[in-house]
Amino acid sequence: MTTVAGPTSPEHLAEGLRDGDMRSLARALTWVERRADGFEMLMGALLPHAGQAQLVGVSGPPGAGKSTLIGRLAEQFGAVQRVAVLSVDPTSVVSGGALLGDRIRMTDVSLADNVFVRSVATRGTAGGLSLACWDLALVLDAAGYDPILIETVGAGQGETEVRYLADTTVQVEAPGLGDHVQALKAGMLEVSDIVVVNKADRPDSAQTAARIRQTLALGMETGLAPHAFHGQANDTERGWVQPILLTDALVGTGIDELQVRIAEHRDWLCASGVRGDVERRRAARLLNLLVDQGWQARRRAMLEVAGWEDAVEAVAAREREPHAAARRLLQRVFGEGSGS
Ligand SMILES: Nc1nc2c(ncn2[C@@H]2O[C@H](COP(=O)(O)OP(=O)(O)O)[C@@H](O)[C@H]2O)c(=O)[nH]1
Ligand SMILES: [Mg+2]
Repeated sequence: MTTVAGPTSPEHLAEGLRDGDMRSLARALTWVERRADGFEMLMGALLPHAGQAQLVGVSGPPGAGKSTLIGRLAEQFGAVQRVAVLSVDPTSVVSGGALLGDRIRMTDVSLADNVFVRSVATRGTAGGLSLACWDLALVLDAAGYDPILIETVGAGQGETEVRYLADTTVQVEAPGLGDHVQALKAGMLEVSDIVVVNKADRPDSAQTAARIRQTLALGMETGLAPHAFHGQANDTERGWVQPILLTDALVGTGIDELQVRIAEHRDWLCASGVRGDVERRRAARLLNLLVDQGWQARRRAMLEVAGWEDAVEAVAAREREPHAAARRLLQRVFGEGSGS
């Protein structure tokens, strides 16, 4: 564990954060991201102030225009409220995509005050989404940022993970990437609350949107109900019809509507009662991730004590049958009668 220097108490910091003090915010974010000593106390002090923000996950293949789109959205939201952006995009440097901060034209001073951008290190990831992301989102939430836009990349686990963290998920596709096929396969579209076909300036964008619409409609017909992510009943039955929007993030076309839909989704979550499901799902996921982390560490230590090295040697030398060897290890860890 590392420590964060200085005498500031968690309560003190929480107060500064609530007052909009940027130094307190920076400090709290660093403290939490590093999991430095006392960070749990800080999180505890922030907890009563969190829970207001709408967490919006923005996913999609590299190059679809997520960062550009989020820049636009942040400008738009930032004109009237404080908005934060968490960028979990390790490829933005590699792919030549501009860093998110550069996308937001912070020329307007009041806008710069209202928009907070932070990238999240992807090391120490659980399921592709940095665990720190969950904690940082809570800090920003407690600091009064709303919405919090979270950019994740690729069709990997990070995208699946952000769906547990977010209240609202936006899947961004673009014509000509070919990647939407992957997204369809992975079921990404089906579990998104809002689908965006960006690069509407491209001639084939309407076709891409039509294909997506078709696929989602087909899923409905065949009973592979889209959008069964939030709970028992699927969201369509509960009144959320997944919009498919066309945007041009370069010039800003369609951003108004996207903003409206994001707000509508929040209203729907509250009115339909689905919000409670989202909270429980999020809590269960986070607890699972955290318990798993501790579990993995202990598991290793317990297996060492139970004779892991010997077992590996014996199995490698074909002196011991592997299934029996595994069962013996489990019996030593958990006691006789287990490990069947
Ligand atoms: N033609 C066009 N290009 C776009 C649009 N939105 C973004 N781009 C470009 O697409 C590239 C990738 O954008 P970026 O936002 O970095 O994508 P990300 O990888 O999904 O975050 C950049 O060169 C952008 O300028 C759009 O609506 N139309
Ligand atoms: Mg990006």
